[in-house]
Amino acid sequence: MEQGNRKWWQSAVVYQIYPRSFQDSNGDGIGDLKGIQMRLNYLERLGIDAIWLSPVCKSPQDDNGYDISDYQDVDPMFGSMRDMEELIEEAGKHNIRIIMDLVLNHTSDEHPWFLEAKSGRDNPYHDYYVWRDKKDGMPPNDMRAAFGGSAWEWVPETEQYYFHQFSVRQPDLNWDNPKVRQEIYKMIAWWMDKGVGGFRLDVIDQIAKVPDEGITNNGPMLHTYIREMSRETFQKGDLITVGEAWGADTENAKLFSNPDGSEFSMVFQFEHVLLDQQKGKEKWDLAPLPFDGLKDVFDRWQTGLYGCGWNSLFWNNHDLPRIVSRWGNDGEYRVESAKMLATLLHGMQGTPYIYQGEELGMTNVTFPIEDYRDIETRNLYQERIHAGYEKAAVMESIYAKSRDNARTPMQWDDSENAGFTQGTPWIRVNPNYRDIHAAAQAGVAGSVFEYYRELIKLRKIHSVFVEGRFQMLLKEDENLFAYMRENEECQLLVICNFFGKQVSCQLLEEWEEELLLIGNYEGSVKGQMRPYEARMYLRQKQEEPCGAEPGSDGVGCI
Ligand code: TEU
Ligand code: CA
Repeated sequence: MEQGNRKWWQSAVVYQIYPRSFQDSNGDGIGDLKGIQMRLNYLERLGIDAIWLSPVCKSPQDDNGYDISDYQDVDPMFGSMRDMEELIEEAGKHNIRIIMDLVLNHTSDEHPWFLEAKSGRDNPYHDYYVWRDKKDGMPPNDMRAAFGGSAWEWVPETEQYYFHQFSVRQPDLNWDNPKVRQEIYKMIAWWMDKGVGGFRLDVIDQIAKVPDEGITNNGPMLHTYIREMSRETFQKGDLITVGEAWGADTENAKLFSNPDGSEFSMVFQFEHVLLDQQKGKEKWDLAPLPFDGLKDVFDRWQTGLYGCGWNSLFWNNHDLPRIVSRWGNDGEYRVESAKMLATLLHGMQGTPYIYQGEELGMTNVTFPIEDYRDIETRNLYQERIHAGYEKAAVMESIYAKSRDNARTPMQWDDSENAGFTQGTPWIRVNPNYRDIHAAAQAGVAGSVFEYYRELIKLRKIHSVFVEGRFQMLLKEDENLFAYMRENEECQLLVICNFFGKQVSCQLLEEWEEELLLIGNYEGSVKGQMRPYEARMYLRQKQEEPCGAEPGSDGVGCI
């Protein structure tokens, strides 16, 4: 990749904020826009370039804002439209852009379009949603919704079922209706005029569903609709766009993130995230992480998109458990393993996303069931208890995978409620906040926060982070995750001990004399990698160029 063609978002680092859990400014126990503004200095210090803001639009909050009833207004819980404009402006002064979350697959059942649509079959908005007649007195088929139950809901007024892939209060929009698409494009243009820096597109690979054939993601019209949307909106600005695509593989990701800009900048893919569950089952059906599988996923995505697409890099978001509790060690080696996981990810090619609190090494929680707030978790609990599962087994799944692990309040300091609110938080604070919090880390040498800050800085200094070709090393090693990045000027070695026991490593012999860019231990033990140890070495190349042209080793570029 040549410097000249580089897009701003290729060297950017994005920070995700889940607004209701970030910072409360008015004591009602719910985070808000003013609260985010109060913390811009903290974010600037970390060094991030953009904030992806989970939805703040008007919503009955059945799914914490992923059920929108007005795309062009802010929910009073989070503040006003004026607060939003102010946040965009103030963030801009800190060189931080705001990425809005577009939920376009469905609306809230309180959206005016849906209220109209369900009032009668002749209503002009009826066809904004997906309706089917009953079949022998039953729903048209047995498709299930992501949050439990049938995907079909009966409406007496129309004597029809509407289709919903998520909660019953999130009716699916009908993208086959050109009027729906035009309304959406108008709305996107309106946000672009407000000066946002980009968009994250919720479950975007599910918009072109074909319920009659049981198709949810990757429907036949998907790329046609995305290209149309991109042409009519995103391409008129210099935006970062990232589509959430649970159904992405390296092949369709080359379309989604085509460097010609016809679709998105990149997608979130979830292959790594799906590794620790039983094949063909649900995320609640736990399985140990296959380490070789993790290597395989990253290897395929790093080499597969090189020169012909762009990766997003993430461990965490508001739907996923905390990575340090998941694949690190949140006890004895919490700090070391949090840094190791950060090193592993931030050395790769792509745009890194940091989820709030990840930069502090925040951990999962184990609450009694009454303290969970997430609709998915609550429904799952009911469903499984009803189906005869042991309570202890259900709770074990919830501890490991509940989305609320990510949604406990941000831990700012060791005062009551972690400095998140003066009131009663909408969800319990993680009890470990007296030890793990920002005040003890920002500006404190050796902290997880300062380590993330350093990683972000390195990405800005050395072009090899953005440009370098990826090569997996020690593929068969059962403890070490190692790879090299290489461009014309230099080689970057990333080596991580993924587990809690010390191991020897021959590869170090040829690198130990090189420049150590960053590491998570003081000093080093010759030829050894200590528990969860991570290191990055840089080697300046004498001769240039390196000879190989992008794609010349048969890495499939189209
Ligand atoms: O998530 C999409 C999605 O498929 C998730 O529901 C996922 O399956 C689940 O969280 C993992 O168990 C997006 C949003 O990120 C999520 O917060 C929303 O609830 C969902 O869409 C509906 O809008
Ligand atoms: Ca508030």
